Amino acid sequence: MMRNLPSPSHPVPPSPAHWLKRLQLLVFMLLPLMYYPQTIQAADLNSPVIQDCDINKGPCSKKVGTVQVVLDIDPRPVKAMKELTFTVTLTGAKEYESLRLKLKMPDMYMGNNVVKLVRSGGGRYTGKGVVPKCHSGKRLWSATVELPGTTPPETAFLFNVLY
Ligand SMILES: [Cu+2]
Repeated sequence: MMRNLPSPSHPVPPSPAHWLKRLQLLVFMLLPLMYYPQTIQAADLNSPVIQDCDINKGPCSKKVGTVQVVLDIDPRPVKAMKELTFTVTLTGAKEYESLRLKLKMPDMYMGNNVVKLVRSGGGRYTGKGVVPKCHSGKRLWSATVELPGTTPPETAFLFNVLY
């Protein structure tokens, strides 16, 4: 290191080896910072591709803050291109006139598929809708229930449909 000290009369530029060592040290220090967000991002990207709701086995349940949201789809097994009855039951929520349920694919725009769920008493909301057929053959869909005024203001159920 001493040989790289510049003298006032003849300033010696740092050697390439010196800068390489500096660079190596910098990369080594930044490595954990570079890998950490990528790990999180990868986890976020992977999570939506797995169903979290086996709708063919029975109703699915989610907690949104203090609100319990239960989704049921009839008839079973749940098939695309077939009229389905969607029932959402809320516990611990305020009364809504109606609710909006959006049918989406997690990684693909499949049009605007909104099912209007009308209040039928006892925290129950019901409506009819159709899951479109996906040309890619992918079967994973999400039913996102909008809950205005709650935090977060919606919750998504991920389930597989039959074609
Ligand atoms: Cu699709």
